[in-house]
Amino acid sequence: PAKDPLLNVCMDAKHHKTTPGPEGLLYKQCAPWKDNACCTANTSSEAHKDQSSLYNFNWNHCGVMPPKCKRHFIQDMCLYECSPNLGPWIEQVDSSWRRERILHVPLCKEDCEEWWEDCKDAVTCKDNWHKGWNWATGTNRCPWGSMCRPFSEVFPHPKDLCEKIWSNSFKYTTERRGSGRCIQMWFDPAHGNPNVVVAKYYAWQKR
Ligand code: FOL
Repeated sequence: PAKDPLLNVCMDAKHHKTTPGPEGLLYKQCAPWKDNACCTANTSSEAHKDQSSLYNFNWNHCGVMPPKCKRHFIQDMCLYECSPNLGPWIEQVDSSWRRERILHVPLCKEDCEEWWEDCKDAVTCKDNWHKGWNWATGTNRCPWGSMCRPFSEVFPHPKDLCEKIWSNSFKYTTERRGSGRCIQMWFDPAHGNPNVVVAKYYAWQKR
């Protein structure tokens, strides 16, 4: 049978490998993807750094981001860079830094709600972290006129956080972890990668 072009693929973006494969050693929070990944070991370790070379992106643009919040951003970065199961949501884009992006990935309710809960007291000045920063110093700083406010004001509901922060990379859903109907940022690799069956389900649905 022919290989399904929506399954087991890597997007054509800034740091992704051309095709997924085993990596052996992926760093800390990215380790769940080590058996089949779109990221290299170097990308996985950079994903954990405050001033990572991946995008020169600074989580601490409104003061230090609390560790309990930062771990969700690291996990999001691991999913984004490493997952070979996002094929059904890959779209072509006209962008300076990538040829493809993900759009409307159905994120499990718990992943979104725990992300929001752990970040509600963190502080930011923007709801869309992809665009509109001041990069004059080489890293992102708040643009003129955008004030630092708690996440709970910038993102009143979990849906606002998960959908807006990366320009609709994610879609908020009421689907639960383990349902086979939503993508998990967090999973225990001892039971395999739960996102494999989710990608199959949506790839099949799309035809
Ligand atoms: N996580 C998820 N889930 N989806 C993503 O798309 C994603 N993307 C990043 C990290 N995690 C993600 C990459 N983040 C810029 C800002 C953030 C960023 C990548 C690049 C940046 O250079 N922004 C410029 C505009 C660049 C352009 O669009 O030409 C800016 O105006 O701030």
